[in-house]
Amino acid sequence: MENVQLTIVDGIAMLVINRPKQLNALNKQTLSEINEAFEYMRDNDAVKVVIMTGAGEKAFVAGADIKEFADFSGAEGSDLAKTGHMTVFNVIEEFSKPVIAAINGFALGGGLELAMAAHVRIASDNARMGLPETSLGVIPGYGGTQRLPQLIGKGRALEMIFSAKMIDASTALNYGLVNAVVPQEALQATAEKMARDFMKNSIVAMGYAIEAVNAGMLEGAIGYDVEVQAFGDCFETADFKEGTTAFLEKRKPQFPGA
Ligand code: DAK
Repeated sequence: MENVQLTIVDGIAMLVINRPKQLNALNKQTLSEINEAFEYMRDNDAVKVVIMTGAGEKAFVAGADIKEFADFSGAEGSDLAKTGHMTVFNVIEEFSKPVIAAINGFALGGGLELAMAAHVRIASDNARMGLPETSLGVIPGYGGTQRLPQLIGKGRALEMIFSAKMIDASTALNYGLVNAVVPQEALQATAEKMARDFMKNSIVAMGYAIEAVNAGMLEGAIGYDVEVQAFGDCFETADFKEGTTAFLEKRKPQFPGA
């Protein structure tokens, strides 16, 4: 695997998203490698707990790779969102062993959605989180419209989505988006300690707990379908074309509002 590193030591699998020059943005290949890593870990008894993090000190994941989806049609957008849900984000959420996201910097758009698919989140004090999709003329398409309100409540979630602004780590802690905030140099050790604490308990029971907690959120399933359709529809808008083009041309967007 090129864009993902996986090491397994003493029951802890460390999965590192490794495209630091692009701030670990999720392109198709990276998503496919994340899927491959989880498929491998599922059947590997040496893996008890998974920690996901980003390479470098700047970013966990700065979103989906904007260069890749800027030209998509509505149908391509919906298809890819659905594939992403099924092969990565739902796979992580439904993974039968605990998954901890160690958020070591920017977690934006698809990057925050990846962290939210994990079961638990810890952030470094320099981390910044947000769903900037509406600034690109699109909506969160990898589960963000469902998981963010589940974690922090509808009002705060919609404020984050409408404003497209980032929040800092202490606000994320206050909102309940992350379970703990630690200095960046302590992040890995804190995540590993949490993993070791989890490993003291029954992995099988944790698997059932994950299943039960997820079942309680099932009414969101209809919301996901709506999200997939609406996300695809965004790709047909002039605002989306302008939002992505402006980012690639490094200028402020002038949204036509259509
Ligand atoms: N995609 C592609 N490249 C990215 C990127 C991204 N999301 N984020 C950063 N980069 C690249 C930059 O273009 C830059 O590349 P070069 O110009 O050096 O070649 C490099 O990473 C370093 O970034 P900056 O120079 O911008 O670094 P700064 O410290 O100045 O700024 C930043 C850091 C995180 C504030 C900034 O990079 C930024 O605003 N990044 C974009 C954040 C963002 O809007 N992310 C996307 C959110 S929307 C889909 C499903 C879901 C989605 C999409 C499609 N399908 C099913 C099709 C989800 C969409 C999103 O995630």
